[in-house]
Amino acid sequence: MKPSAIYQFPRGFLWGTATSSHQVEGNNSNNNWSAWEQTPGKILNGDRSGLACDWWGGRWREDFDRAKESGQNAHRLSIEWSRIQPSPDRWDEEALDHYRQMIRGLVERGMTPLVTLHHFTDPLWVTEMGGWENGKTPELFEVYARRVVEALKEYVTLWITINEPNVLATMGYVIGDFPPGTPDMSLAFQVMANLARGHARAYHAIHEVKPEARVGIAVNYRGFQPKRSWWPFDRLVAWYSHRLFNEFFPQAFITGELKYIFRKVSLPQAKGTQDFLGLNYYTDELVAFDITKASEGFAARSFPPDADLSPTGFIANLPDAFFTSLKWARKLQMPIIITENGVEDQSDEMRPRYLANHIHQLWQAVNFSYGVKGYFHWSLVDNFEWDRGWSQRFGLWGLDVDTQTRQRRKSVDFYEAICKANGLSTEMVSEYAPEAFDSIFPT
Ligand code: IFM
Repeated sequence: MKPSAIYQFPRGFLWGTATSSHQVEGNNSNNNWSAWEQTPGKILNGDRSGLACDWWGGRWREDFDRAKESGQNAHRLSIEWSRIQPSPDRWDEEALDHYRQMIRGLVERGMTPLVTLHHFTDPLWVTEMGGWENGKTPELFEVYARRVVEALKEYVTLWITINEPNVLATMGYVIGDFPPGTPDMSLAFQVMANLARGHARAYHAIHEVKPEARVGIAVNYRGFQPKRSWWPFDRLVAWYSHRLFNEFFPQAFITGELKYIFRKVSLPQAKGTQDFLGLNYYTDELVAFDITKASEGFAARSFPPDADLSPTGFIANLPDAFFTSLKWARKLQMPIIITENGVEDQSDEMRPRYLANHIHQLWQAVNFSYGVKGYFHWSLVDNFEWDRGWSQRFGLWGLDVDTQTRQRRKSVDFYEAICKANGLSTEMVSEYAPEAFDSIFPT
């Protein structure tokens, strides 16, 4: 007979899902991503965000109901800068009010809002000024942030200034699959520095408006393992990939220094500008030195040959690596919130075991007093997945984009059980992810 046990989480633990404005709202037409979508060849299959999940049309209500009814006590969403400030000298009070209603909607449902001010998109007028390449953008961002926080401070204490600045810089300026699609390492560094400046300015502004606010960034952590551990060049690639991708921003906000590999720039205003770390973790990868990949930092990337891979091959289910990321985060000595974690899996065959494996590792970190305060699954409902369009489905609920109907996946029931019990039990794992049982509850 199987034992009966539960990995219990502390009272008050936040259980939610995460979304972002451009990915769920629909009808965003005034930002750099809507322009990018219209440029041939930029989005897989020529997909467009279109109506997305129609949140701007009001379907946030039914989706928040779904989240609430399925036991979630928190939700992370983002504000679309281009709606709030459609042009340099115009503020849209109606749009602000729309967000006020949405966030009030969460609070009325007894859910804690976590609000992101910048999730990859810039207003077109900011793009026309050079986006984050321009040294003036951090100041513009501060003005926008102040305005939003003034309007929403009654409801929101938890803020993320900038989502995944490391991904924004890498995808836009190293790989080139995100706008502006300009692989150029020195521009990447310039953008990273301006994003750090923007965060620091917004951090101070938020605290001026709401002193008790808790403010952080969400960093996308990816473990880099040398493919051939005996080969010094693979180790070197793994080391600098980690330093630049994972550590650059969190360290800058602790030390007040921007540390490129061979260069240090002082940014004293950024020191101490992180009240918590938002950790977005999906997967780990192997890196091998490859002379032909200069534009990608000389790194050939792959997954371990025997890895449990997601249907589109985007994510390897490596829960131990999630624990490693938590160990790394703990060393930063601040509270941690898992602001994203999930897998693209339209058929929902892998998601339950991915969820079980990752919640198990999360419990371990919580149990070791790593200071983890919450978990936000990416995502509530399928949404527009950037350069990969609608080909990747991260939602607990599926979405038919044309009819806007939602389809309840098995993972909703599983996550609901976790949220409602505030824990992960043997019964849940037996029912939803039996193939993961023995590794989670070894006998
Ligand atoms: O959908 C994205 C999100 O916008 C940022 N983090 C990773 C997710 C999945 O790719």
